[in-house]
Amino acid sequence: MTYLGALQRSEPTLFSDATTDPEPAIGRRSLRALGSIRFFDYRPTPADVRAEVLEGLRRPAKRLSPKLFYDQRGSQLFDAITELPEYYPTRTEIGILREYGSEMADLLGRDNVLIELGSGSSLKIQTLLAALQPSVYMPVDISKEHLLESAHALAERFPSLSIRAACADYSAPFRLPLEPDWTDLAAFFPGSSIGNFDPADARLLLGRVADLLGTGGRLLIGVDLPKDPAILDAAYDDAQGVTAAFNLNLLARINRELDADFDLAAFCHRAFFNTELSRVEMHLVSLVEQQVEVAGESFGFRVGETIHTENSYKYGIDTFHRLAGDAGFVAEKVWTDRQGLFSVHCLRLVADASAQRPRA
Ligand code: AVI
Repeated sequence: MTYLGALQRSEPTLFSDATTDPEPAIGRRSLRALGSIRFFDYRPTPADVRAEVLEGLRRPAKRLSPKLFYDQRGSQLFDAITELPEYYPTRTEIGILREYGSEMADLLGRDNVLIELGSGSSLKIQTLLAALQPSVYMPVDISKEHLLESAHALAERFPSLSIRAACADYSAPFRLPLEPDWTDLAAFFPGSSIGNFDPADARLLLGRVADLLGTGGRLLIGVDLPKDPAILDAAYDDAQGVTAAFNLNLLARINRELDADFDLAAFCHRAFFNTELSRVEMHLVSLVEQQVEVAGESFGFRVGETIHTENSYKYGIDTFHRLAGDAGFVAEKVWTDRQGLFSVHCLRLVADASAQRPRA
């Protein structure tokens, strides 16, 4: 099936290779009691992790994909990052959602199927649920445990909410458990996660979201703005070392899942704002000359050599509108905080621009 085909919501076979567990146990409780959660596991597979890691480490400039951060521990560390005094994006975005939530709901529409990409702990959507009142809420996340825990917590807080949770990797072509007669879809993509994609990949992802929504569909998306580099450097290299632990956890995950022998004490975290490319870069720096075994392959590191683990692009409003425009979206409204740290955009997909959209 092509990815376009996979995204079409009229295909009843959509569910065929998803695992729907009617009673996944979380702790001692069962989801069935809540009656409003269905879970679909599209299994972002470990085989992909192995191939991706080896491919990234074989490169002359070593790199690892930021999506590898989000195992269970990494997801917990990311949640801790969002509460750090230096990490302004989460609280700033929530402030914007609180202040303008009803305006956003007026534009996005109520009583629709609301898909959240990268839902994580589903914290932000809680700010909007009362205003949006979706008929179905569909969180999509790569971390199964995190997704289940969050869906459960949300169902307890909003017992009448119908939840369809999908464990999937939205950074690649993905499928969702949509019913053929669901025509009124909206998407929510908060947290400036779009910034973790290089611009070309960001265009592709927005194109996939556009295919999913169809003409007239709306996307509410959070985008971090360029700002004083000192604020950015601190946000990605906090005093308590939580971001460093988050970055290094990637090596712990590879040790565990790919039978590797990274010595975490032989690497350190580095983050800085690259002004020219308008992005924060995160790296793991080798402190010594060393050889590391990963899945039976040996990789050499020089002193100071880095593994590039993440980019976090910061887009000015016009630059982002041009990027979204390439995927067929037009800007309906943008909200920012008073300090101009962060933006939330409501975008609408205009007449089918799929023919012009970039394809992978
Ligand atoms: C998930 N993403 C938007 C975060 C960011 O700000 O780019 C990930 C992160 N990396 C370090 N701190 C937070």
